[in-house]
Amino acid sequence: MKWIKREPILIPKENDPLLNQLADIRGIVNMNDWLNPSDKFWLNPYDLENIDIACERITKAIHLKEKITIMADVDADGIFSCAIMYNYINALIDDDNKLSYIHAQRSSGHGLETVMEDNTTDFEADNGMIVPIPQDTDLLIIVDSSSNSVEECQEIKEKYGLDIIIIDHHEIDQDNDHAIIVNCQLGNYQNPYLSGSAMCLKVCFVLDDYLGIEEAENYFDIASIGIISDLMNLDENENRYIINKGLRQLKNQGLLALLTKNKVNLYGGLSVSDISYKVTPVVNACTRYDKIELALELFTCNEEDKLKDLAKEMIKINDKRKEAESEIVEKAMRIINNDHKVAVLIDSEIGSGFRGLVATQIANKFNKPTLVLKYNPTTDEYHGSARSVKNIDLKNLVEITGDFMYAQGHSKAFGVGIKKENFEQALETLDELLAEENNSEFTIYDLELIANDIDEELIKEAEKFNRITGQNCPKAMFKVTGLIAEDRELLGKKKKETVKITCDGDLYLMKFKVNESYAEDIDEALEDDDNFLVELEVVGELNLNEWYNFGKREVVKSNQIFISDYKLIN
Ligand SMILES: [Mn+2]
Repeated sequence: MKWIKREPILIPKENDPLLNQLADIRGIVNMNDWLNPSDKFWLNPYDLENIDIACERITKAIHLKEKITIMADVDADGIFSCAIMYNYINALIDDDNKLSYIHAQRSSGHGLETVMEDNTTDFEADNGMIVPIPQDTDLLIIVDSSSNSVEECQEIKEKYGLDIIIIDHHEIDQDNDHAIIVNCQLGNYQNPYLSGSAMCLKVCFVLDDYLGIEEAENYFDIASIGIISDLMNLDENENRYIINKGLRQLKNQGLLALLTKNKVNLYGGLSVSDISYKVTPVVNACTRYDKIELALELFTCNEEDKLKDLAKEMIKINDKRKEAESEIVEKAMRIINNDHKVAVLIDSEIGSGFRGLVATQIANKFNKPTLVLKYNPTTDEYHGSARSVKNIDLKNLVEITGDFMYAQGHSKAFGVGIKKENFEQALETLDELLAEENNSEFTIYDLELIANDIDEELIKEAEKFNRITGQNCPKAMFKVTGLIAEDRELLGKKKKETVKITCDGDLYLMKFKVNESYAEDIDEALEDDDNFLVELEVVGELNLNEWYNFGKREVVKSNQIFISDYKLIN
């Protein structure tokens, strides 16, 4: 693996504190603003087109006691968006019959079309999977989807005689005259990277003005976990402001129940990683199993006992998801076609909610781009998920072949469809295209450190920087030299999937989710009597491991590096 030093925006001064050096390298003008963004980054919600018209309509509905229905989208951000609007309005009305939310399930797809009666299959109807629009709805608020569902809006508006408001953040390709659309892609709003949930927060702030109350403040937490779950840009100041505020003031009882049940330490302050490891996957697991109603209930319910049960059930579903995923991957490794530069798995039994997950795992195992497809004998077509590795823009290459019917999504994670008769040709073209790609593996680091300089204080500085990192704003990475290895061991109860290398000065190198043979050469070097010292260099992320030892009644801390790669120096 190639180690590449990040091209610094400004050359850092060697003796500056770590955070100042990182600021120079990343081009962060004011590190304090970056770490603790203030409300100066909160953009005026009235700059969002139509937000006043939408809020006027919602206010009218509340005052006239009209029936309001909120439609959730079938992913995490869609659930959070729905929870914000539902909880906000629910606190204002006393008649339970005047407010409800509806949803489809992930296997039915996204958008308004999924809840329309004609599109509901017998299976969905029989199992109560789709909650359709109540007949007496006066106002339908659709969140996190449907900006482009023009015909469906028209049809529903006419059929039910209702008004439609869409609060969304997806790109718009056509005018929709049948709904009031509040979308950060419209007009001149300066932050096009808001999530659906953050759009709902914006709407609540304007509603506060119309209603003369101050309740929107309470929904920063749910807005921020939507930004994180939907992988919106975290280098956007307004997003950082919402996340910082949201993660510091947890209000939603369902979120608290889920974090507690999932053993997240709430006292140290939450980071983006806490959400993306402990909340997002649990919510996504529910949607993958077509159990979106559990997540919707968790985030809109206030009964403590019920919340505990819901959180428990959701975590169980996520455990089931993990198990199913590793079973599918295990089976996949046996039947996969590995003859090409793209690994191909055709397995029609893998559900649509799993193909992307499985493709990611296979891609990582083989370290090559991967397609996981389902065969449809009626149309003689393959459809499924594509995942890339390294720096390969697989979507672009797939489009260049001209053989695929579509490639939709991100450059390294997207959906594809192709006629069976074109598939072999497409694989051969991809072989040629990938042969030209410079696809060597690499890892990027920001700064070089010497092992002796790493102490608790320095790690805490790095952790401050890492608290709000993710999309477009990676964690601080370091090349560390002068490490002296003392021991190598395998951790993990059943599967020995974690390698821990103890170094001189109580520094621990950790590598997760690898097989038992990872870094075996370090073991050999340690056992070789001719070696006086086993010296290492690594690239990785600094981590302070803190836990409470109940037996000894004390907090135990250890200095760790989560390594992406290592080199033995002889
Ligand atoms: Mn979204």
